[in-house]
Amino acid sequence: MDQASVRNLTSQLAEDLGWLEDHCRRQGDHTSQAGELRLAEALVRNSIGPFLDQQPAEPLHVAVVGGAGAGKSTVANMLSGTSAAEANPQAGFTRHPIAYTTANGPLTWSGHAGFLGPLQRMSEPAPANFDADVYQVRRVPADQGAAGLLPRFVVWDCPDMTTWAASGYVFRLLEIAGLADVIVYVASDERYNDEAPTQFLSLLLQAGKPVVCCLMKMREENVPAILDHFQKEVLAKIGAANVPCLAIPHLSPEQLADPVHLAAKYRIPLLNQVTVLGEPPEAARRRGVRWAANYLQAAQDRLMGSVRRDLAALQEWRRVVLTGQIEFDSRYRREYLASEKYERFDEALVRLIDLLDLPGVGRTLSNALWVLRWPYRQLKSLAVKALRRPEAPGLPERPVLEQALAGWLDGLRKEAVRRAGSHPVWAYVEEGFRRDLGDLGDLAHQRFEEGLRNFRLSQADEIDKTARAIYEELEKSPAQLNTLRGAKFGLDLAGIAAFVVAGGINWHDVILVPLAASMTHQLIEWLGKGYVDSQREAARNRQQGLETKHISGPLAEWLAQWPATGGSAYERLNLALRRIPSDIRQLNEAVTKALGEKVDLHPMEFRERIES
Ligand SMILES: Nc1nc2c(ncn2[C@@H]2O[C@H](COP(=O)(O)OP(=O)(O)O)[C@@H](O)[C@H]2O)c(=O)[nH]1
Ligand SMILES: [Mg+2]
Repeated sequence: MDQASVRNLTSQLAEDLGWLEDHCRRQGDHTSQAGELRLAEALVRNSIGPFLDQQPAEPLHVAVVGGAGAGKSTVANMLSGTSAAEANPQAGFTRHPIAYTTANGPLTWSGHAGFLGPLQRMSEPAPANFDADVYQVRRVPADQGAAGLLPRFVVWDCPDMTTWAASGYVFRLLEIAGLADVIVYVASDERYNDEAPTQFLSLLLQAGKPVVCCLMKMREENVPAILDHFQKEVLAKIGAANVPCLAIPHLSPEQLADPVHLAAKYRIPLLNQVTVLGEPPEAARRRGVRWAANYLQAAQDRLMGSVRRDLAALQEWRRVVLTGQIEFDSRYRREYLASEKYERFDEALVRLIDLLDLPGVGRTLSNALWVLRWPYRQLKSLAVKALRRPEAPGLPERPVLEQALAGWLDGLRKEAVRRAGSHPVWAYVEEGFRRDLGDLGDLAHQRFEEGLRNFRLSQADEIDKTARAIYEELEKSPAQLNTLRGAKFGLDLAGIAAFVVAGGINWHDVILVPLAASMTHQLIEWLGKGYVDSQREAARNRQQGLETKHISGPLAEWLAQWPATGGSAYERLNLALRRIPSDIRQLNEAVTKALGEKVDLHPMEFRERIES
């Protein structure tokens, strides 16, 4: 894959995940899923994307995260060797991410297209509590930052992770978490097992982020007990027992003011832990990218799970549409096809019977038999006339179809009104029926007319053909025809002969001979009628099939799809769902190719290996 396609791929994937995230947040009821989506986007655009685009590994990024008032800004200061981050007793003081880097270091890392997604870089310095989708870069003067992580790392002081509530700044934090090569998770002694920060920690670990935990503000003598408790009650429960953990007990105001010199005892081990995870930088970056890609692959079902309710609602709409289609088809059958006579078939029957009479010399004999059958014909036509019930005239086809359509659409409209409160898809359909322009019902009627035209075209000679086939087949094969004629004639003669033999030749024959000739003819007629009737039923089925193919089928498909077309949110949703799995797969392949070798060590395993 060339560079341009890789860029397209990462930006498309980040955009699709971003769309799902927004969709999720708009629904309001699954913000932790929105958070997961945001982390996935951030991994794509801030970690995998720049790596595939051959950004240098250095500087690495370390993000300081945790609950409100835990001591994040204090830790960020220790890491960068400054006191530039405003430590503040007010919870939620830091509202946007702030990067600390050296005064003269290059800022190329922030220039990558799409870097930090929606977060804009602030050009003017601002206080940490400035609440907007921004980030700022603070340059640490050369005389500060002594022996800190700068310039090999950029240190990010982040907003609080307190709840998943969609108050914008949690998402700003997630944006930085996606970027980070190392995470420092800060928790203070009194609140170290708060639910939301722990979930967040668990998510970061799943995404393969190397984490150092830093417990703050306890009394010196409580350090072992608190560390032990944190490892058992928090880390072990999220399957992270091997995450390194250190304690920074309560510092004096003097130590807080000058941690580089006065809190070195705690600061140095912290720097060491972070440094180990970032050594050497290329390898650290490669591991992070590998794990990010693996995580996307593993988490994709869950990432898309946030829209399961939407998909279920769309499925349910489809089901209701198809139920309506079944009713439409069966109404057409009941109210139109069942009473359709197909008079062409009756004509065909007459021709079929005629065909069976002998031609040429045989015709004379046939005529004689025909004459013999005269009394029978008279009787039969009298009987038929006497027995015939007046038949209800069938309705013409179009009104039947139109009424069935009206019933179908009416059912859908009612269902949409009834369910409008249960899911936005239904409200959307309900609204669709009320539009001034492009009303769903009008559009459906247009589709119907189109279907009806196609149906008529396809049907025109279908019936004719079937009816003609009844006798044409026979006409085309003289051998078969002659056999049948011979058989019929034979039957006639045999019947007459049998009567004659049974009774001898006497006056009775005047009655018996015509009777015999009539009976055989009636037999043939019945056989032929059975055949023609079965053809008639087959024609009915075929016509029903054509109706479904040209009218109700396409209409049902169009209706079922309707909520997900015309630039609606559901159309965008479908597009995202279609693209995400294949984009994640392609991204994984690109990562594997770029890494050139297998890097399958989890950062924590890697850490254990270098420590042993
Ligand atoms: N005395 C003392 N105060 C601390 C210590 N750690 C943090 N604080 C204070 O606790 C408050 C919150 O710390 P801060 O780093 O701003 O937490 P953040 O909200 O997570 O960034 C600030 O007023 C800090 O000065 C400590 O070890 N000792
Ligand atoms: Mg802070």
